[in-house]
Amino acid sequence: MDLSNWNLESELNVFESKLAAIDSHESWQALKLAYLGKKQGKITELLMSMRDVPKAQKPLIGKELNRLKKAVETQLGEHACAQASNKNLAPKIDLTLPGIKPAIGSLHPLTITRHRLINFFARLGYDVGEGPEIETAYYNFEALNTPESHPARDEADTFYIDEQRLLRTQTSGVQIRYMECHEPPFRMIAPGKVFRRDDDVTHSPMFHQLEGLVVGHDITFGHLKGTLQAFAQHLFGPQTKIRLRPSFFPFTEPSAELDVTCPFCETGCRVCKQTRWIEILGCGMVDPHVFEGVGYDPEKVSGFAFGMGIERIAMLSLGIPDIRLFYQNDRRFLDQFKSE
Ligand code: 2U9
Repeated sequence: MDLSNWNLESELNVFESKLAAIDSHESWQALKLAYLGKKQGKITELLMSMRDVPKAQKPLIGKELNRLKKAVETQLGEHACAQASNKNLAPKIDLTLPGIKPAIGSLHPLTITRHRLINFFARLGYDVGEGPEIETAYYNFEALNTPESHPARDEADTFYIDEQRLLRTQTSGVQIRYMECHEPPFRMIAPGKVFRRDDDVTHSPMFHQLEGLVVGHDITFGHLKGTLQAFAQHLFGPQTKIRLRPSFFPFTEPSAELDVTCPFCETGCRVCKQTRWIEILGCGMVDPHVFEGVGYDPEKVSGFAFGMGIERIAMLSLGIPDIRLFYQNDRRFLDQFKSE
């Protein structure tokens, strides 16, 4: 090729008009090959022709050729980018589609149940007490009229840390501490974790309890019964009836267990074992020995107490069949209690 009359501008014009005519990826590739192809590309051909250019003109023409090469490369690249953004990217963004919702958690069914229980008692004027999960034998047993010989203190039932310290088996130590620094009359509840050496479909080595204590100058069993009647109807509906069966606990005398009419059936079912009644908690009048231990005069004050497992209440009120479901953190289980 003769470069003596060669002109950069006209060469570039030819290239640009060819580039403007491109209508497919194939024609873009063909143009790229025609200009930048290593063997028969136009620019390679022009560079080869440099051999015949007189020495004096070589620097100028060499410079022009390099400018041409750069311009062709840049324009081919820009054209490819513009095509890519028109063809591939633009259709991928559909502004009319709804956004992607992030996964949002929800309250655990035990938390929902604990809140329901606390709200009920708070509305009746109960204070909420808390205390340590690692307890002394004194606060967990002795102060609750449970002597060393009592089977509840057995190592088979209790997680002992050493002779004097243990994981609390009931929240009752909270009430003892509360009485040590409060004067009657008062009403209070103690919700919290407790630990027992137990593990099956309805028992877990760690579970949650809510205990209540009301102390005043003329508190009777009638107050206890009325409170529990209102509580049962709040939990299971206004048609719910209650029944108190005599029982025994070292810290209450008399003691009773509270049954409610089965919330699941009219004639007997698997949950109530065909009896129509379901046990939900234990209760009683506080034993005078417990009052003496905290310095109250049992001739002057009386009180009632009750205790329930929060898991049991949650299983009955939400229809949950296995206690272990509470601790597995399975989203398929937890998502069923979303309140949207
Ligand atoms: C003080 C005095 C008395 C708390 C009580 C019960 C009866 C009871 C069980 C229910 C199911 C424990 O979780 S459970 O296994 N509790 O039956 N609890 S009276 O009585 C007290 C507590 C503190 C100072």
